[in-house]
This record gives sequence, structure tokens and C-alpha cells, in this order.
Amino acid sequence: MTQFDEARISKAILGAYHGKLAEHIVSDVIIVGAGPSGLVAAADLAAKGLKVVILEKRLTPGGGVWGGAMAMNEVVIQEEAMPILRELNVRTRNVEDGLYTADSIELAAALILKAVQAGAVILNMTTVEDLCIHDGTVRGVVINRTFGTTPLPIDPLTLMADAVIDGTGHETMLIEMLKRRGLLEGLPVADRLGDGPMNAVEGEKFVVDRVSEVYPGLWVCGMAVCATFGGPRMGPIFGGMLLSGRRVASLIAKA
Ligand code: 48H
Repeated sequence: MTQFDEARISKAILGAYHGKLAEHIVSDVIIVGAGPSGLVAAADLAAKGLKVVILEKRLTPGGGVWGGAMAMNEVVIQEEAMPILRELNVRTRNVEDGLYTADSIELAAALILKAVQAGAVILNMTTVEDLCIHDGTVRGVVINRTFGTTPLPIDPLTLMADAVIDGTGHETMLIEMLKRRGLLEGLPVADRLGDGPMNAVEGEKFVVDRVSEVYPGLWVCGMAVCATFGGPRMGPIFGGMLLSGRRVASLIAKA
């Protein structure tokens, strides 16, 4: 019979969690936001042998995938992103030439599993509240435990990395932080951050083409790309998000 009691259970959790946290005080890449783009980037970077941590403020990673469209749990994927679906072993249904549907819950679960099994660590219930900048370069992020609705005066911790990715979706949280402090002046970002009106075809192209290092050390992928540069939104087609994550991983690996 296995010997255990409540104290041993608590010690096991604390030992394992704090081991993960301590190991990722310094990483190669920090990804903020465990949405579809961030999860693909994490899986690709970890598969290349980089040390990757994803910070997610919610309990559940997966971002906007779970909800499909209007909480109907299906998403649309175009042919160009199908290699990623095949790697994930996600089942798809061909609706017409080059256009597929996938169960959004199967996709979310597969994206999370792939990232974690590739070696990336996800720290959930962890909100990024600020950036750490030294000599004009982003060097890390400032984190706090995600609390309920009442902000508490509790000081944060800082995690460091060679590259930080803003994968916070529509919130574009890290870019917003730089903008608020006037640090993006002269850089080619939108005057008012936020994605533009719906245009699925243009939006899907934009979210991949405009992946870039917006500020030294700070990269952007996924919906945050559209919000940063004023690109159109695209609704519940997710191929662009997956390809955007793949592109940021490839650019960072080269850099
Ligand atoms: C920690 C944070 C913080 C923070 C936010 O929105 P996401 O799913 O992101 P993407 O860009 O990978 O995918 C976008 C897609 O889901 C979508 O919204 C589409 C396709 N919209 C089209 C349209 O027309 O509307 O995930 C972002 C994640 C979420 O899980 C947030 O909780 C998390 O980032 N996050 N995590 N610290 N400060 N802010």
C-alpha cells in the first residue's frame, strides 16, 4: 500500500511547483498568453531545445480557442495551416476545397498537450503586470499571482529571458504598457492600439506577415499583431493564429 498523508501531498506539490518556477526564473523565451498562437510558438521553440515558459493569467490555457464561434465549439482552419493540425493529430472535416472544421475543444487540448510535452512549462494563474527593461531592451517580465477582483498591494516577482513574446491576443497587454509610457514613439505601431473591423482574408494574412520584434527583445504574435499594427480581425478562423505562432518561433530561433 502506498504510504501518504496530507502533509506528504502538500510537500510534493510545493516541491514540484517551486522546482518549475525556480528553473524558469531565467529562460530563453517567455511567452505571455497561452492562446493558440503562443502555444504553437512554445511547442516549436521548445522542440528546438530552447527553455520556454508560458505565463497565463487564467486557470485554463487555450485562450480564445475553446469558445469556437459564439460558443459553438467548432473552428475553421484553412489548408495552409493543415500541416500543424496533422502534427497535433487533431481530426478535421473537409467542408469545401481548402477549408476544414475542427472541434475547438480537441484543438485547445492538443495545443496545450503539444506545448507541454515538447518541454515548455505553463505557469497558469500568473498575470504579467509589467516589463523589465534594461538599456532600451526588454529583459524580462514582472509577474504576480492572478487574484480575484480585488487588487491587493502585493509586490511581484520578475522572470528574465533573452526574448519575450506578447501573445495576449486582443488585449495586447505588453505593447500597451510600452505605449502608455511613450516608449513606442517613432516606431511603426498603430496610433490607437486595437484590431480593425472584420476582414477574414486580409486579417489572416496580416497576422502572419506582420509578426515581428516590435521593440528590442519584445516580439508579437497572434491577435496582438493585428492590435499592434491596426490590422483587421478575422473571426473564428484559426489557421492564421497557428501560423503566426510558428512564424514568431522561427524568427526568434534565427535571431
Ligand atoms: C498573462 C495574459 C495576460 C497577462 C492576457 O486571445 P488569445 O486566444 O490569443 P491569440 O492571439 O493566440 O488568439 C486569438 C484568438 O483566440 C482570437 O481571439 C481570434 C482569432 N479572434 C478573432 C476575432 O475577430 O475576434 O489568448 C491570449 C491569452 C489568454 O489566455 C489571456 O488570458 C492571456 O493571453 N493573457 N496572460 N498575463 N497580462 N493578458
